[in-house]
Amino acid sequence: MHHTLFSNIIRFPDKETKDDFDQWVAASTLVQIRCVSVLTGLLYLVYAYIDTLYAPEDHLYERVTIHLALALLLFAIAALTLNKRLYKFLSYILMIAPVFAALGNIFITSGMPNPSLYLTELYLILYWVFTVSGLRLRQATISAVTIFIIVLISTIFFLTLSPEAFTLHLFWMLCSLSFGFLIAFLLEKSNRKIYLGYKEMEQLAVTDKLTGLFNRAKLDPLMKERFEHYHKELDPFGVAIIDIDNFKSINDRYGHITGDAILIKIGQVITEHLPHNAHLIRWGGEEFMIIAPNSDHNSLALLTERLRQIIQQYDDFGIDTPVTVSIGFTICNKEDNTDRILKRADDALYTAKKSGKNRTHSPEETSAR
Ligand code: GH3
Ligand code: MG
Ligand code: MG
Repeated sequence: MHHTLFSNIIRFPDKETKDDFDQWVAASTLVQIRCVSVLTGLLYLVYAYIDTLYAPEDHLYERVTIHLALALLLFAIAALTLNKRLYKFLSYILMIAPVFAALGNIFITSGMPNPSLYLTELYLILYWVFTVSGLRLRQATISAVTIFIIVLISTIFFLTLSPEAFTLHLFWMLCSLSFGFLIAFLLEKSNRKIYLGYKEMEQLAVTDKLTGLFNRAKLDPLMKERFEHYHKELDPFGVAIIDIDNFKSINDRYGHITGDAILIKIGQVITEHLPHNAHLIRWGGEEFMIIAPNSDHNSLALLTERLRQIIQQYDDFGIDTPVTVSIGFTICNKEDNTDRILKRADDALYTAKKSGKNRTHSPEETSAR
């Protein structure tokens, strides 16, 4: 078994889900990055002030300059978070900024008689990258490992530490790196878990338990999308309501279980014969609704009539009488809203029922004649 820490992390089923997750994380981390950058910038201002109190005269200028520059860089990062579209660019700067901070630290530390005093900042930087910065696990790891290597090399070449101070320095670096990585890893994992759970709930909320089709809760978002598209592109859509004929007597005769099985089958049969861009909703008990984009009266009349015939001819419902449906359908117009178009489709269904069932009807059909 090849279970590394990385393969142990929750995987996404497809690229679309992963991209959606990335966006979801980006949206929630922008505010975090803004707060963290402002706070860190302010703390570097405090550091610059401490420099003015204690730095030796000949190092004062460089120390204050480095810390003020870092504060400015962090404030610039905070400003970048105000534009969502800069997120990618922002995350690269966020990876590089702590590398600069570490280099600045080494530069200052190398000139000081008591270097160990200043090394704490490096451990904080490593920990900051993983747990505070808002960087994703991969980016944080790249940034922190780069810092670790740079610091390791420059410690050997530029800092004069006693063997004990050097060993402890390495030890604290390793601690920050490993703790930091572990926390960032767990955070990424729990983010993925929360996201996938939230997606599942979102899916469940719009899914009908029996048939697996969309339920009524999906109507509003679908209608909104359709009407927006219609108003923008003048590309009309149609709505059809399908109601099983005499379903009550089917239930009475064959039982509820058989009735349920018929509902599931009809859902499958309609789905199979639906254009790829159309949506099917289980509208009520034995009623289904089709929302058909890019339709006119003729195309929807053809589709509904075809569905009606297919269902009538379908012989695998497990009962010895054919199951039939009545369908009311209509095409959207300029004065429409969701209520109006549904009312028209429902009235058309009522007319289809009244004129004998097992047929389709549309108000447009009547007025055209
Ligand atoms: P009509 O041709 O006028 O539509 O008659 P109908 O009997 O189909 O219409 P009615 O609205 O009177 O009855 C609908 C029936 O659908 C009533 C109910 O028992 C049944 N039904 C609703 N939901 C379910 C379900 O989830 N499973 C089963 N088995 N039956 C259901
Ligand atoms: Mg009904
Ligand atoms: Mg019915």
